[in-house]
Amino acid sequence: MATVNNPNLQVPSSAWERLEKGSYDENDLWIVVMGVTGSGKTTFISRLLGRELVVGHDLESCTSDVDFFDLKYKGKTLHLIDTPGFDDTYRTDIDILTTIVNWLNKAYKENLCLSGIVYLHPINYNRMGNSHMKNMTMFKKLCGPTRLPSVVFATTMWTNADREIQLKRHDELSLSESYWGNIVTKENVFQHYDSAGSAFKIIDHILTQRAKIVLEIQRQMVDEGLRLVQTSVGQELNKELLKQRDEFERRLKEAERRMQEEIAKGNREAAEDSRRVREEMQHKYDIAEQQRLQLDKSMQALLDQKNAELKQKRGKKSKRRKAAMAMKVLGTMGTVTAAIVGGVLGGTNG
Ligand SMILES: Nc1nc2c(ncn2[C@@H]2O[C@H](COP(=O)(O)OP(=O)(O)OP(=O)(O)O)[C@@H](O)[C@H]2O)c(=O)[nH]1
Ligand SMILES: [Mg+2]
Repeated sequence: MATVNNPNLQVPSSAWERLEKGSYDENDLWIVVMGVTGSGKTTFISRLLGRELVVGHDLESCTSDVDFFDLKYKGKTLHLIDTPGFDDTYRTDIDILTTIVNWLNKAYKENLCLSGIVYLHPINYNRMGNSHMKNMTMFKKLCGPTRLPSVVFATTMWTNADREIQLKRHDELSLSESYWGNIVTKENVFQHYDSAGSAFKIIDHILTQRAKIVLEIQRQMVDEGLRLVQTSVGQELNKELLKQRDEFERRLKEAERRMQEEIAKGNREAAEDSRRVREEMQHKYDIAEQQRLQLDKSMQALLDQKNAELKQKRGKKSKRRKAAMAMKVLGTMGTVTAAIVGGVLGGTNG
């Protein structure tokens, strides 16, 4: 979890705490920063805050949970939300997706709508490798097919040396339908130059939109009651995990075949190498399979919880209805009794 360097500054409270405590105002703005690991999400937030946050300087992922940072800007409170990217060093994709989705859904249930999303992409990557494609595809599935003006795509890590090549790449990424072209327009594509000015330009764009975003994942899970595995992003992750699993299985079988060959040839060392590869592939295969099971199970738990809440609500409603019915019956009985008594008394009197 990213923590603030300066001990005098307040360490951000966790995602859940913030919602549980209700420590926000309904006019506050919520802006999520997403992107692949190392794309500069935490650095982007630290430029806005004007103070240093702990960022990653090596190949390992740094931010591992959903973190919050508050900023007073133009008379409003902005909650900047830092998220972990997929393909994290320490956490599985299903863990990351569940963390992000749980928070988004909880916020939506509390009537908190996002004002904007900033998706960062490092321009110095010369090709869209697996990680980048996966992050982008998952993000698109999370948002849904509609173009949202307050969803910003910004490129980071610009260098003077390869500027021409980077400009070409930036255009290709933002125009091509296979990348960002089908979800952004020219107005919400930015080149971010790692400065406060450049970061605030993006925030200003989001503030001008005055948007309240409802993401596809929120609609599908909260409104329609779908399980994660049934949603667009869940299906995408499931597809990705199946692909991974099949690839590990293929490599596992290949290592097994090679091991048998080396044993037959009497090459003990080579056989041992293949055995190690086989074990590694078996381990990776198991992890992919576990994630698929988790995808189904963890979301089943969420659905069960939602159904239990609904049942409780219905239970309360039906209790109220029964009480109202009882009151009505009592009321009618009272009127009938009064009429009979009145009649009897009237008869006696007459
Ligand atoms: N040159 C350059 N370096 C940057 C920029 N943004 C971030 N960095 C550096 O890139 C590294 C990774 O930045 P982070 O902000 O930790 O990236 P992140 O997206 O938060 O990474 P995770 O938390 O691991 O997902 C750090 O060394 C930053 O100083 C940028 O725009 N330009
Ligand atoms: Mg980070």
